[in-house]
Amino acid sequence: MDKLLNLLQEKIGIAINAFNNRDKSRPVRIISHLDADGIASAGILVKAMKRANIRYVLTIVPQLTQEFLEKLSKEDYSTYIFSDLGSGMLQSISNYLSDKLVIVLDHHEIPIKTYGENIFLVNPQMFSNNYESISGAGVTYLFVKQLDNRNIDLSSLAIVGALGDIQEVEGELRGINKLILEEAVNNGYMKIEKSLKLVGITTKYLHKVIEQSRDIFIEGVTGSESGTIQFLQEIGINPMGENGWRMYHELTKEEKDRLITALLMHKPKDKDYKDLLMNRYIIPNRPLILGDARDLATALNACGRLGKASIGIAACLGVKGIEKKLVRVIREYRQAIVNSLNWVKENMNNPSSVLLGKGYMIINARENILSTIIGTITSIISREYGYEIYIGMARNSEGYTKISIRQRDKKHNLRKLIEQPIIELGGISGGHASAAGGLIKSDREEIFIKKMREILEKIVIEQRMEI
Ligand SMILES: [Mn+2]
Repeated sequence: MDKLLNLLQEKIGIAINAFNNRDKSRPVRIISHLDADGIASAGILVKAMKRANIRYVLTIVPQLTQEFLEKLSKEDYSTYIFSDLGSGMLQSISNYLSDKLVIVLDHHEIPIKTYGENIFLVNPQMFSNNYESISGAGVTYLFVKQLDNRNIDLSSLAIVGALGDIQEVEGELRGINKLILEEAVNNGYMKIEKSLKLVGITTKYLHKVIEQSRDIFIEGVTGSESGTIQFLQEIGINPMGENGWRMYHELTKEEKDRLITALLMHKPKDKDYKDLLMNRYIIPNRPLILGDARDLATALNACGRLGKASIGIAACLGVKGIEKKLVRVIREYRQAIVNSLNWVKENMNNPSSVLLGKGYMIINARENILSTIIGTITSIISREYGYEIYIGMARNSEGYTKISIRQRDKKHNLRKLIEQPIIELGGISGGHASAAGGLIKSDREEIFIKKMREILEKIVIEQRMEI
């Protein structure tokens, strides 16, 4: 048995005891995070509440703020569940929701040790700082399973959350994630398939993927369309189907196996078998996009960031006919990313939007980039240009500016770097050493940039002195 799992189950037992003794005259108030893990967590809770005939009211938020907690405190509910968030705001939750029953199902860092006795925290960080062992959806799943063993069918959503939070290590899930995966597989709620890990495998025709792949090299095949078609035919795979060119996912299991074997025979010596294959986590009896846990995680993320979390929740529950809407959201999300990147490029010579300093870039997008995707944009930009530190800023509709910070190399502790200036401006900050962020009032953008520049300029000088 897993020790961390035992410790979590103990905490869950106490939380469930309190939950079962709650004021049942009012609905349960659920608040979850807007990323894939948060939406998967919400999906798990929604399904479990429906199953238990418990009324609930759900809100998905980008982060917890003082204002939002104050609003919650004025609502007429008595039981609150926070999933995939809450640990960072325990102090404020203690202050605002002191007369409520509060359950926090989370895996983020816990900055304080003492908090209100009305708060039941379930978080692996109470016992271990191993990030890859379990996701927010995983913690939420353990909770609902202990509430009612029929909820074991929600194990697949715990895996969706883990994939959304990129918890695979060298292509495998570990720790409690692995135990949940085994539980899902053993009970028929998930299947693991080996899949080719080639660029474009889910979006391009099979023969094009093989022809253009840089991970394999086959004489006469790589770079040649006719050579690739011949190669596929020789191993007994028709690249054409009834509806035209086929995609990898349209192959039968036998065809996939044959293709993988043939490609592995031709793999370059410096490539590992792991470089060519990855695990696909399949949720059986679902249409394609809802049935591949990795794709579903990507789709949930897009839903959350575009303010369409309800489509994501429906997708988690496998609601019939939701695929089309989901595909549309993914397309819209991709377009938003492209438009945002273009905006940054177009404003490279406009210092009031893109400030280029010595070794750093500050993107002040204001309303031109969604605050929910500025983190993703800053990450992409940080891989494209040669600067050391990147800061992205974008406004939300409530008068706040979301700040994201990224770096080229793992040189600095970014969370510590932005903590001080953000707190000085009355904002909130979080994240970790390699990627961090925060939230400030939009009217403080200019002061923040000034403070940040002072800090960044100093870092550059210090580095020069090191040399
Ligand atoms: Mn999470």
